[in-house]
Amino acid sequence: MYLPPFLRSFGRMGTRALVLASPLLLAGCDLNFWRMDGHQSTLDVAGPVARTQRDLFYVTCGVTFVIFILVGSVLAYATLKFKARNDADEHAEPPEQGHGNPLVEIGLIAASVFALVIIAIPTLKAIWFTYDVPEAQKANAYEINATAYQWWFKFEYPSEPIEGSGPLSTGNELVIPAGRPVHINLRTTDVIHSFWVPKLAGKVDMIPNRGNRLWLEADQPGYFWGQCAEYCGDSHAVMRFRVIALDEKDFKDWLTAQKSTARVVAATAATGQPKPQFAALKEWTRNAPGYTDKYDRPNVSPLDNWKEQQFPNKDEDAALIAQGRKLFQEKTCIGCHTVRGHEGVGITGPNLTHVGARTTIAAGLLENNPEQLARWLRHPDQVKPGNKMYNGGYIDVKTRKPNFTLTDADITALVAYLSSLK
Ligand code: HEC
Ligand SMILES: [Cu+2]
Repeated sequence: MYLPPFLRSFGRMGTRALVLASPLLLAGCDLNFWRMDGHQSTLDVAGPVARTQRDLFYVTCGVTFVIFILVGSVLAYATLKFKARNDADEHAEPPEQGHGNPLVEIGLIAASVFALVIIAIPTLKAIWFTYDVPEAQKANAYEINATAYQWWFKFEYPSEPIEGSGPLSTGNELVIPAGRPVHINLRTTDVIHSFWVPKLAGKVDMIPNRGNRLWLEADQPGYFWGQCAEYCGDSHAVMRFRVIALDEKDFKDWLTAQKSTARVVAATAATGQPKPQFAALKEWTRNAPGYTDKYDRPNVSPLDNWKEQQFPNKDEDAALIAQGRKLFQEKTCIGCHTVRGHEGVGITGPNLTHVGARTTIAAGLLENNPEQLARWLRHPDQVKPGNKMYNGGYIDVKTRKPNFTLTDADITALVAYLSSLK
């Protein structure tokens, strides 16, 4: 079939564009792609800081889109109008060269300045707004200290001091009051990390010896995904956390529960035998399923799932739990983890006083259930390469020899103990 040459070249371009765009088209079959409301979407915002940042993004997109259309149209026009149409055109001398058109040049400079001003005004306003809690709301702001460790986060509540052990402290799940500005002091104990909860606020780095901060607010109670956004070593990609926003009453209740010392399960008719569900421990391989990005329960919102997690488990085995508590001491877990009210006093690992009430373990990576807890205790090195519980805890870093070993029965008891710490 005869096609004029320009149509043919357009056709080639069209095909190429189609090939390049096919992953996008395929993704289009997945509705989630177009909704753009994934767990870490910066477009599906849930608070004023993230909303300001998203709106600014749209302004920039709008301005650049207009520029794209204008420049693209002029380029297309020039290409089509002045292209060589025959042999004679092809070998013709170039037309007489000019030295620019002052009117066009001044016009272009003026247009660029205008475009920059359109972007600059909302940018300055947004920087001003996101820099710190607005003056009028300062008195109402809630204060949190967030400290990054390779590869997990510690969260402290300075307004909730606990006698003899400093401020209330938790790991990897930050619980905040909804509808109230939260002011977060960002610190790190080792390298540079970055604190990012995409639906609530843009990222801010946590830098050694530098007091950075950030504020955010959740419009409504909710469950939000966060992660470290600055490369920080082996397990950076799996250094995650969660933010749980609660209404005022729930938040107060949570604080009260957290401030209490670790739970003790009273001895009842206990068997001391491993429960069937963890009698035989599964061998996990690296990247086997169980990561929290796949665990969403159908018909249960992540927030309701979190609330359910606050309740003690059914049919707990007091004898097994007591055995786990003893092992927690014997296997030196106490040296790195605090379990307030029990034996644990260490501070190099996350506070485990109420670890059973979290929905995730290993810094937001694994679902917190007996199966995944057992997986973590058995193979922390496989779940999070390089992590400091394995290197220095399970094995001696210099000799690479194990410091202790955990049998299946040990793990079963430890899991029962940790799960009871609501
Ligand atoms: C050398 C210090 C050290 C020792 C010993 C140690 N841990 Fe840990 N533990 C850590 C660190 C550090 C993390 C955080 C790892 C990460 O997510 O990168 C951690 C994480 C955990 C978590 C997940 C907590 C959360 O909220 O993500 C549990 C549960 C846990 N340890 C239990 C134990 C048990 C049980 C023992 C004893 C068998 C033990 N740990 C021994 C340092 C230690
Ligand atoms: Cu990090």
